[in-house]
Amino acid sequence: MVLLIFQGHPVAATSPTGSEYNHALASNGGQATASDSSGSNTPGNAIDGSSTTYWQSSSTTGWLAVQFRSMASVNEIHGHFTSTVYSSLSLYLDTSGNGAYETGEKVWSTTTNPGLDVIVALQNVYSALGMKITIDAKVGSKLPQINEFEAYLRGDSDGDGLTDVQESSTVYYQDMGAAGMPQAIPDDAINASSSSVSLAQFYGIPAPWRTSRSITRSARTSRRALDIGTGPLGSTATSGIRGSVSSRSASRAPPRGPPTRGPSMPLRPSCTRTSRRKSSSASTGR
Ligand SMILES: [Ca+2]
Ligand SMILES: [Ca+2]
Ligand SMILES: [Ca+2]
Repeated sequence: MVLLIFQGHPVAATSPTGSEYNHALASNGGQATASDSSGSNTPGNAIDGSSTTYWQSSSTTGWLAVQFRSMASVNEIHGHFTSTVYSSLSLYLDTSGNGAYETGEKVWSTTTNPGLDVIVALQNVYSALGMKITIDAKVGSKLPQINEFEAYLRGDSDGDGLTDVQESSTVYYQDMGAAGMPQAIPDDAINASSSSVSLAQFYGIPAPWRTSRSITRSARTSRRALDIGTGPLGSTATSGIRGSVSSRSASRAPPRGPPTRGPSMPLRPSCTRTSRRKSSSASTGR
């Protein structure tokens, strides 16, 4: 009896501690390119976060690269191969940010890689715009396959370049002081130092008002009281003045008294008339 046991290899995407931010993920802005690809196994399959999809080269060697959304701080790179272990590998980081991987940007290389999950833990933190892995030696006629290619900064769960420990131990201060106070009020060069108020010119009482009013007995009484300087200056006296003006302005001439005058003409004080009467009576009595 022969018992065959098939053991699956760990192909699932992993992170250093399980919660780090993967700068290479397409959902985080990563863009993948490769030396070439086979059919539908395009470079994008290596950054979609799924272990069931993969990029496959169309030749026995090749390279796979991922450009990040922006310059990122990274110190750990993961390359997950599907079924064939490639011993000779190299890793580049685009530290210059020019989109190319120069010889001097090689940060890691090996000829003794033992497994499918290639975990490159760098000693230093690199600021890079992208990463590239090259399969430097073929394995028979196999075509390299990588299901996920990942970039992390260990301990940085939000991908801002600061580890969680650094963030929890860092205190930020915001200077809220307003400098340069007090500020001068802007001058518009227009000065307003005075103002004026005026009344409309008085041209007399309107004619319809004059013709529609007639003098009343009470008005006459009030008029007389005001003329001699003994009447009250209340509403009755005021109406008496108006009545008197109306009677003087009417077309019907009064039986006696001075000639008709306009409303703007001052009333002749009746005290003069009173004194005239007195002088007349005096002459009569004389
Ligand atoms: Ca995948
Ligand atoms: Ca570069
Ligand atoms: Ca962080």
